[in-house]
Amino acid sequence: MTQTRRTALSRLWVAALGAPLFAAAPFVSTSALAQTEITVQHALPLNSHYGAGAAALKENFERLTSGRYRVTEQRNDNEREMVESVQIGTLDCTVTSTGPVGNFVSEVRVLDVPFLFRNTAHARGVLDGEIGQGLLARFSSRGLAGVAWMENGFRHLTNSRHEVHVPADVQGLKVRTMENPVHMRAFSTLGALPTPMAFSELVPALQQGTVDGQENPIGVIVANNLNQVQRYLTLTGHVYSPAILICNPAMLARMTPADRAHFMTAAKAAATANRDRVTEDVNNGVAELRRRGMIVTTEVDTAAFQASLAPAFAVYERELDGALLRRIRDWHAQ
Ligand code: EAX
Repeated sequence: MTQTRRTALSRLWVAALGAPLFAAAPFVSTSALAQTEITVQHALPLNSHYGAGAAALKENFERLTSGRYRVTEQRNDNEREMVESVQIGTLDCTVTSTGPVGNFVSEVRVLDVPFLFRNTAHARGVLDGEIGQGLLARFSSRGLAGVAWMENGFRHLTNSRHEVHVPADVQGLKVRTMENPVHMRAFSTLGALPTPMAFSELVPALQQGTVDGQENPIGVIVANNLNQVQRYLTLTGHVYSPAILICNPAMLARMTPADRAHFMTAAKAAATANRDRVTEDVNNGVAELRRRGMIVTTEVDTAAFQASLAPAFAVYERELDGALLRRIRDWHAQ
């Protein structure tokens, strides 16, 4: 039982036993009687696509449990550390990109393969269907609960050096990547110098010139004002970046079946709010980044990038689940 609950119950006893003496005792609202706090951390500002998801989780879960639960949203820009904290139980939940997740649940790495998803509808359909739900089921044997797929979005390249139109323009660029071997292989195959680091280190590295560029969805670039440290944006859309709500299994097990069902309902609402915000950011973010002074390249030779990545694709087929990659590529809405 949390401290909050003990304190509330002791106050109630005092108020009940000594009512005449404590006539002015503050009324203990029923919602404080047995309120349990759940903390959700993510790497972006509250006003972001992850923040939209966390706010929806909070609003829905607190309403559905009539205040028996309180959800607290916090920012922590080291995604690998958040997943580790959820795994050891020092953090209840995180909303994270799949960037570091493949280091915990290796099957998830297939989702990080460049140019795997045709578009957002393809990605959302795969993740919400049998393939995505099957991947979520893999988390439990690693001491994690994969609760719901959310969305970071298609990733695009920014840099401080020059415009990028074709693969040759990427050669020699020091590009920050997530701590994700699939992404690192892609950028080294293109002739860039991939430099993996946590999101927390990104802006200082760009400011100090430790790296020339980075890649992230429009919503992340806008929410973190990366236009202040990056001049050029190229809409490469080189990889779709899923996000995911991961929770500590013991935290979920402590819930009653009814409250666990409420949590799943709230998680679905969170995914919808998160995806709606990604769609809004994609529609408005490029114009906003131009307004902030970024030079945006929209004409990208995607076929040339895909051809240049052929050696990496051959490795992915060999080292990852090639059959699953083909199932994902061949997936179409029924
Ligand atoms: O999840 O580390 C990254 O580039 C991620 O895209 C960012 O933290 C949002």
